[in-house]
Amino acid sequence: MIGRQFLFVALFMMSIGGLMAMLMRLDLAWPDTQFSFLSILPQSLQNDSAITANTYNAEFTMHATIMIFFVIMPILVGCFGNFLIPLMLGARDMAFPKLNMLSFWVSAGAGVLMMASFWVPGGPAAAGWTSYAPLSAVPIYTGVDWGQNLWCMSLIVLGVGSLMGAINYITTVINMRTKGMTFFRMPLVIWSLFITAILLLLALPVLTTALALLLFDRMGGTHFFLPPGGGEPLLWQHLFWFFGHPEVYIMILPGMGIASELIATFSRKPIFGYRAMAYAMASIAFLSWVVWGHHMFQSGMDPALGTGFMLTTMVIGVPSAIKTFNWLGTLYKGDIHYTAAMLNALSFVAMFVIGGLSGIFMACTPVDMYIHDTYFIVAHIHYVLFGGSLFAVFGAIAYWFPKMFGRMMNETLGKVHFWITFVAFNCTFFPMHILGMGGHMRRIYNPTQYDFLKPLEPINMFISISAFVLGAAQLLLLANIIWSLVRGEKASENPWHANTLEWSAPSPPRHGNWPGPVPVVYRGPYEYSSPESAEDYLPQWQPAEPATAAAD
Ligand SMILES: [Cu+2]
Repeated sequence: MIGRQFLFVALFMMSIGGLMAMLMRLDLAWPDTQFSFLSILPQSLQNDSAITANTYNAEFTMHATIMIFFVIMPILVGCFGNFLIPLMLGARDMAFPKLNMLSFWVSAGAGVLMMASFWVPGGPAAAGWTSYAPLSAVPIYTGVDWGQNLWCMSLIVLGVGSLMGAINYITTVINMRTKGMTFFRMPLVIWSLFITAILLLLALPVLTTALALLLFDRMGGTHFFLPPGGGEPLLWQHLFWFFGHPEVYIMILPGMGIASELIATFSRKPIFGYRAMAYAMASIAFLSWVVWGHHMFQSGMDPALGTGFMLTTMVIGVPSAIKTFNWLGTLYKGDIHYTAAMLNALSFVAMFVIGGLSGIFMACTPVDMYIHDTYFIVAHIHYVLFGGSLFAVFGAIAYWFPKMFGRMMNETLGKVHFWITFVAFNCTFFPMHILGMGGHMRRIYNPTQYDFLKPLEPINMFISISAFVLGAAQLLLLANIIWSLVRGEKASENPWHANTLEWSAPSPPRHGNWPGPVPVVYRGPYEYSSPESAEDYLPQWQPAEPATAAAD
């Protein structure tokens, strides 16, 4: 199963990306200390066992690149997209199974290229995950030569892999739905993956093109982004963020879909405002194309244009609020089951709200001028991508693990993992808002160089210790996955008493998904606590007749 392959590769990459984060926090809490154990790292990541400015630049660049492109996207889209789309739509496989396999191997190749950059002379890319030109375009500016080239090549290759995936998802959703599965009977997670695939299809080619131009500047002597040759550095920012903002929604929309499934199942209630939820995701996706300038308020743009971008950005708050209130409406008076999966889904909603609210601060041009390029931004992005996307991933793993591997995960260990992660996450990222308000720049390897930042050093130390706890807690997740794979209790077909089609297939599903004929769909996906059913759920594949006959 391609979904499982994506999951394991992404979990491996998560440990590498996490290691980068731990190294950064080590440096920020104790900037002047030398740690002899760092000598086990590749040469590119150490310099006489102390973290230097160059090494630090490489660390935050690779941390963000790996987490975004090789962890969150492969898990949410690669793993759960591949696993859930055919199962939840009643298809035996994706529309193009071979293209699907190719997409995985091409993406894995991109990962190999990215990892290889740790061992080339000059070390890996160090111009930030946004790789702003001209910093990224001229090797001597960062001291990185092949590292940055490989970074560009890897992401170009990954772009091709994702494109193949996106085409496959879109085609499967349009063409492969089983009898009775109309668009408005699709589970919301499928809606979210469908919309995400459309965003991927349209956004990634922009990045791929920009990367090719950057590579030409670096290796071919062109000057697309270089002012001395008549180039324009701002062109990079426009291209990058025209891709970059939809990219943010590529990483959060599937999380919203996952949260919707989990919250409905574990509240035993229909999703409040199902159609509004689907339309809200579509409008978030549409609006994501007209807000990219909010990353560039400081680039000297016309204030009128800035105000335009400020307004379009604020409008995104409307569909996001619709979704939030609908989740709350679903929970209201529900029979809530606090499973490990549900705890993670609830935390997704709460953390997404905090990240969303700090986003509104940044959307305001005057406020953004103050907090631009500070730790406030770092706090915001981690509330959205860790508090949002990753908690959704943890919830999704807990919820679909039984279907994927045929065994239940350990609930106690899952809850312990959740609570430690939840507390350590907030201790790590909430104080970053305070650092940012205090003027602490992001991407600085030794804050003690500035007198005005010295009083903030205790906060940095607190954050680092919390971050180590947060990192260590992820070992519990890994342990739970490995333990459950071997020793977990055997899962029945429908352990959560859920309504969607994947729960009518064997756990784990064999090739072709259903041993008999594909199920036919009779109703929407969220008919929990239905008066038509003696039990508190009414699966999509159950015909109405027998139940009503029994009631008569
Ligand atoms: Cu944005």
